[in-house]
Amino acid sequence: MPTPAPIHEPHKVKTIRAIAFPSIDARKRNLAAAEFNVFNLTPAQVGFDMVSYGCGAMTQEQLAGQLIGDEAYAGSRNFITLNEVVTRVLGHTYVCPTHNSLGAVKLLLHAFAKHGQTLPSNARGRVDLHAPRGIELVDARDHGDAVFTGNFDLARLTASVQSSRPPFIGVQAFADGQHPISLANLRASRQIADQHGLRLVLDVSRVVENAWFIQRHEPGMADRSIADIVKQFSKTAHVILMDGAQDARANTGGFLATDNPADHEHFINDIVVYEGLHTYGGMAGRTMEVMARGIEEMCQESGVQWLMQQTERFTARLREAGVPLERGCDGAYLRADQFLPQVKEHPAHALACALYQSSGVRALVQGLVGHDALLPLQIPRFALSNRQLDQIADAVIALYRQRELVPALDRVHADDWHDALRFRGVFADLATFDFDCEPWMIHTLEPIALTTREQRERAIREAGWNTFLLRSDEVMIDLLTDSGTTAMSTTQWAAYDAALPTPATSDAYLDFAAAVREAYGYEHVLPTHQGRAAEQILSEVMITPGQIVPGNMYFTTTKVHQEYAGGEFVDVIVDEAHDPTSHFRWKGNIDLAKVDAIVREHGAGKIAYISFELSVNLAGGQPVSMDNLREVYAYTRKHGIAVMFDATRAVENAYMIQSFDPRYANTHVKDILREIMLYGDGATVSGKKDFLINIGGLLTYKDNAEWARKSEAKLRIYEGGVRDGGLPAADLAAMAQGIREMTDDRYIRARVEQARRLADRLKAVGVPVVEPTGSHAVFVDARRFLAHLDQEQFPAQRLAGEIYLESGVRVMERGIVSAGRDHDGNNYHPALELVRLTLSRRVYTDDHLDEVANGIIRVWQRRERITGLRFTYEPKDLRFFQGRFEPLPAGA
Ligand code: P61
Repeated sequence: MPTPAPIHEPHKVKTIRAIAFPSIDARKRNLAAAEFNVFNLTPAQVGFDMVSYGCGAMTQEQLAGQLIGDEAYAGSRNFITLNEVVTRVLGHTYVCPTHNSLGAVKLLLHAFAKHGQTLPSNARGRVDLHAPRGIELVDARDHGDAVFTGNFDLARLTASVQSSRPPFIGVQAFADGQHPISLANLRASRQIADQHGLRLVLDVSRVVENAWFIQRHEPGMADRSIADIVKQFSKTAHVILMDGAQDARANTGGFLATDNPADHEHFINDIVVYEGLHTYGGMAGRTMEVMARGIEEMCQESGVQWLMQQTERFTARLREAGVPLERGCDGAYLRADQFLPQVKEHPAHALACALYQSSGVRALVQGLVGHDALLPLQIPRFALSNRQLDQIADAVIALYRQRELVPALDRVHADDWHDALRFRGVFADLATFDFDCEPWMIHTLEPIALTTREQRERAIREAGWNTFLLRSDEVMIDLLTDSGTTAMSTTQWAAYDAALPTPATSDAYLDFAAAVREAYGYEHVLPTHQGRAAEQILSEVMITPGQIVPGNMYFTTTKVHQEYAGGEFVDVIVDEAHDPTSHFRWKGNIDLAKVDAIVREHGAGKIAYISFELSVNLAGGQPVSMDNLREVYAYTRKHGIAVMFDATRAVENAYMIQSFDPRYANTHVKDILREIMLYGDGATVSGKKDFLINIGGLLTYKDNAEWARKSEAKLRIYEGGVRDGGLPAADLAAMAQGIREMTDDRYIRARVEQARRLADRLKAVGVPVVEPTGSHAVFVDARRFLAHLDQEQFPAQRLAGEIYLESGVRVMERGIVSAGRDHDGNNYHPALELVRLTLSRRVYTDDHLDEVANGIIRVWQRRERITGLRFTYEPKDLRFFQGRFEPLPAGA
């Protein structure tokens, strides 16, 4: 049986690159400036760039390899690595590196071919390279096979070989990106080559996709691994060549390889003339390293299955809508002539322009003019989510439905090559397609663990049924927290790497301070290493022992610091927040009557400040309304009480206001955030959330220099310098950039709506979740999920463990264990007994979350058989972090 199609990516997102999404006006301007040839558009002018060559996402290991290039002129160790990997994965001993596949073709032809010869091949694309050299390609493909359309017609191949004595037989794996060849046919071709004393030269740039077709469709191959097929396949040839920018997902690079030392000698003698030296071949050391790592990884079964699932899904969606296309190994190749029958000249260019105009998607016409009926829409390997791909397909379908409006282009410059054509055009009145998906492409990815149930049983036992104590390599999908788990952008990384270090005032600090002032409108900016450090300082500066700190629901670290500073936390959140079934929209609101009761009883002077959390975490990520913010601020102004925000998820709160307060529907999140912050006097922020970074925090005051001065004094003692808070300049720089990215309307929408879709899937089958769905997480109500358990049996803690056991998904208890014990040693009994499925920013796709939902639904179906837990070890403070448990026996 072939491996079933995977449900989600076998990796998560490590770093992203932002997509620009130019407006329709900008797109028209860009097209005109590009003379209606989309080749002239830059990626920054494009929404989705549907080209696969050199545009795939690397793994974090490949990215790391970039810095392991030893960049030696001779004898580079990266070359030795490359040689070893090629031999191991592709089975050839002698490797001759080249700067890309053109370099390989150059050496090959120089070594073996002469002007005027003909060359039988199963590919046509290479005509573009051979024709200018006076070598004629003969198409020897068997046009009869429905699946293996890249197969040779063996009789024709034999005849061609006998009549024209070619220099070698050329084969491409997945010829022209469209035609796979079977292993049997490849072997038969090898026999023909051997019989005639010829070399079989195989281009393995797309070997993985071809191997998948063999695994799926060639008789007797279903049980063979991709790695096994790839090796067999490539060993069948005398000489292989590869372009590193295809399956190996490097941005360039290539090589020739063979088992024949004499051939190898030819190549390395020529290489010094054309490419470089035989141990670097015109590549940077880093390129060899990245390519080698890519070759090592490319046969990984789950990755290949994911890749091909995407291609099939994308193609099927277009096909179902009637869009004329041909199969591509890396996408769908649109039949531009049938798509736009009214356009007689250069239909692929007209289609590319119309697609860009209507949606910002770019598809590229390449090569020699003449074969331009096809417009390839290639999927950059691993760089897009299925959600994005579905919408890209929908953009094409939307265009197809208005295809008769698409005008022909008027060519003003003719040329042999597509990239040099220039046109004049008119803009048809095309309806535009708007994307509602992740506004980024995946830049690098991190493989995720695939575990068995037995492994998970051992892991959860060893972790004492505490998901905090699991190792991340035991976790498949990690929804423990959204804290510090963000995928940073390439722009953030660029700032990180460029930051100049210093223990004094860094440029990065100044940039960070400017970003904070711009985002919040607050004057005094104190970096801290994370949120709780800011909370400690704020609490010590603002609380006189004996004072009360009213707040909208406790947060663990916040409350601990208020208490350590001698304060008493009093919960003043609206009652609805404690009712997981209430659909009240603004469950983060403060109940002013509760505040007023405290003021009346104790006097305003007894209140240290109002601790006002935005998008209240433990209530379920519930927002505060703008009206409530205003009312609370007006009240506190009157009584001389300060308002201190926990602005950790303020941006998410701002998005909720945009979504649910009709007065703000057309206001940018950035502007809503500025208004929110007007209604307070200072804020602590755990930067590990909104700021899109992995570490960092902030203490900021609107205008009170005295608080700032006192806080700085503490910063020096607890954290680091006043301008770094213990953070390196690099982290400050990444944080500054993150602050600029966090208010992007598309980003924050994609983030928050992802939580809603997950909750909807669970709700659809009756799994009880906190209503309404919050901004950063979905909270499952363990009290109703495990209704047969007493709260003292820690239902949420048990449920968290069961979800891990079932699916390898890690979630967090937020209930009685987190609430801790009171002064008398009794457990607090919080109204909310929840597990939190927290969504990291820019890390998981909807497909990952579908698997999360599937796992929880499976637990739901067997919920009656689940027992509670008891402590085997209980620490005094914040016991949920280190506490250990064991399951109660059935019937307990
Ligand atoms: C979280 F189980 N949150 O949600 P720091 N304020 C708010 C937070 O959400 C927050 C902090 C302050 C975490 C991490 C975490 O008991 C726990 O940067 C609203 O983590 O110091 C952190 O910011 C503290 C999880 C923290 C916990 C404490 O997953």
